Amino acid sequence: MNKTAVITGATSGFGLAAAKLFAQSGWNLILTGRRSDRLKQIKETLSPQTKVLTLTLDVCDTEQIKTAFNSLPPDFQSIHLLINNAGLALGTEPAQQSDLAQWHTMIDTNIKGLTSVTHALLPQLINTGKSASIINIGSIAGQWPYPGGNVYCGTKAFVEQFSLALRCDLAGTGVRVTCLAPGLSESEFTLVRTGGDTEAYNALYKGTDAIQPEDIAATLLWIAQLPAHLNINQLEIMPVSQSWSPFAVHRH
Ligand code: NDP
Ligand code: 8X3
Repeated sequence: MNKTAVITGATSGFGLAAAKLFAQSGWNLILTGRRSDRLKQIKETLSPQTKVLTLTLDVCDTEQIKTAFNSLPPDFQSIHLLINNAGLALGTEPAQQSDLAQWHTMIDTNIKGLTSVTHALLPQLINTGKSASIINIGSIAGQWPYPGGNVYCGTKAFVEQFSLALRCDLAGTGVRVTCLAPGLSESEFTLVRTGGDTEAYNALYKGTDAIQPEDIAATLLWIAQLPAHLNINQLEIMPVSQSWSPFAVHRH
């Protein structure tokens, strides 16, 4: 019998690439996102390959999440994998010039949304037990601060530590937990962050050979299909073109 994966944020970028690869690899899929037109199109494309359930969900809406995951159709109730991918960054300004509403949206999406979906699906994942997995999409921003990263960096640090602490609580259940932390990756992420600034998008990725969503999809599939006795705790992945800078030192 095919295993079922839940992928949040499957309408673009990593989530969409993962949906395509997992469908090819024989996984049934529960795909979520806010853009129902995209979900409809993705379901039409992938349904010939596998069973697909799409749920138009805003991860910030806790009640909507509880209702949707507590009333899954019988074919989709046995869940092997949750990929907590839905997330975003908004703004690149220093903290003192940032918009508080954007900060709250990042916290609501990347922290509250991720924890709400996890909480809703833990019973099904524990019921599956051995070989079930939760893969949380963190970021290098959770480990490495940078100017203008402020709340986005903070939300991804939460994802990393929450993932490790969740592993402690799930000890003995067989459910695995991974925090996958990508670096510079080409997706709609930068368009969302900059409010649709294509010049900023082109400038950021130009000449970088950035990570592609398909690279992350392949990594997710590898993690999910590892033998059931193995757990990848954290995995940081960067393009070869990306490395570290010296510390900034302000002189008066
Ligand atoms: P995209 O913008 O391409 O995809 C983001 C996905 O998240 C979309 O499917 C979007 O769907 C969904 N999403 C955003 N907000 C919500 C919400 N409130 N409710 C439901 N779904 C939501 O970006 P990426 O694929 O690059 O990003 C995926 C994850 O990877 C994010 O968590 C991001 O922080 C992380 N990441 C990205 C990196 C990068 O450089 N691109 C590097 C490291 C981590 P919809 O709009 O339809 O709701
Ligand atoms: C996205 C990577 O470095 O733009 O999480 O924050 S970065």
